[in-house]
Amino acid sequence: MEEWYGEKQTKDVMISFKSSKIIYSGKSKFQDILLIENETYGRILMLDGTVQLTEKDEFIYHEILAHIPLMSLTEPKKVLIIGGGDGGLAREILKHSVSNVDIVEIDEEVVKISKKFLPFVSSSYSDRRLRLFIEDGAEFVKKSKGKYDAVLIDSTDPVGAAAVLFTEEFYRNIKNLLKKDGIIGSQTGSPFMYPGHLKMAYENMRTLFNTIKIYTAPVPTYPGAIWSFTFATNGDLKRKRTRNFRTMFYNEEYHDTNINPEFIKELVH
Ligand code: AG3
Repeated sequence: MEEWYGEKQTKDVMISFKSSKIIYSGKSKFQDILLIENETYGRILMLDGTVQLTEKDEFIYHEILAHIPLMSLTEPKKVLIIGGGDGGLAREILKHSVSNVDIVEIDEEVVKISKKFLPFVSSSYSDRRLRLFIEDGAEFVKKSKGKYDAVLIDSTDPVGAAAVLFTEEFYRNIKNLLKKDGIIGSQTGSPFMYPGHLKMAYENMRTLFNTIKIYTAPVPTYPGAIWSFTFATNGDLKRKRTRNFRTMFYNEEYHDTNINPEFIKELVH
């Protein structure tokens, strides 16, 4: 029998993948976790029925979220990730000569399952510079005394539990953890399907930081295909360096050009 699994992106739009194998299916304290194998996209991780990553296209999302902020800093040393338990964002950050990457992931099951079944992202866990905290990110940033060059938010969509990760209060707590020219960056959803998510994040960050920029990148398996990332700082977001590592999506021209489509400009004007 053919088995199809997918994400209901809106009430009447769905993306589905035929599974050649169900690798894991279960329920953690926080969410449903499903891992399938698909011939076209490779391994696919879904949480509560939403696509988090696929083996084939995860590099696009992870590279933009990591390299736009880190290449905007001369010498980033300490980076905090909120969410990102699969390890993919950490993998990209560790390509820089950072001294410390802290991951704060609420759901230990996501980490365990990624370590076991998604080595292409979770290989980063074997790096000595990485520390993992199993904690609620919104609580962590209230009490942490760390000083970071960048704090990057690799969250699920802002519905339910993750909604706090798009609030002004959360961004304010992060601002307190940033060094003077430190950068905050977040995935801010599909500008096409869920423009409200991007608008909410942008407006809440804008009140706290002098410089704010939206980048977009195509992620074929995410709703609306175009995905947004918002970065803010009291320093600047100009590229300071040239890569000495390999990427498959990010490059210097992409960083420097930063063209936003007109409908996004209108959304956040
Ligand atoms: N973080 C989730 C991006 C949001 C996807 N949303 C959706 N499919 N509705 C990605 C986790 C990868 N580290």
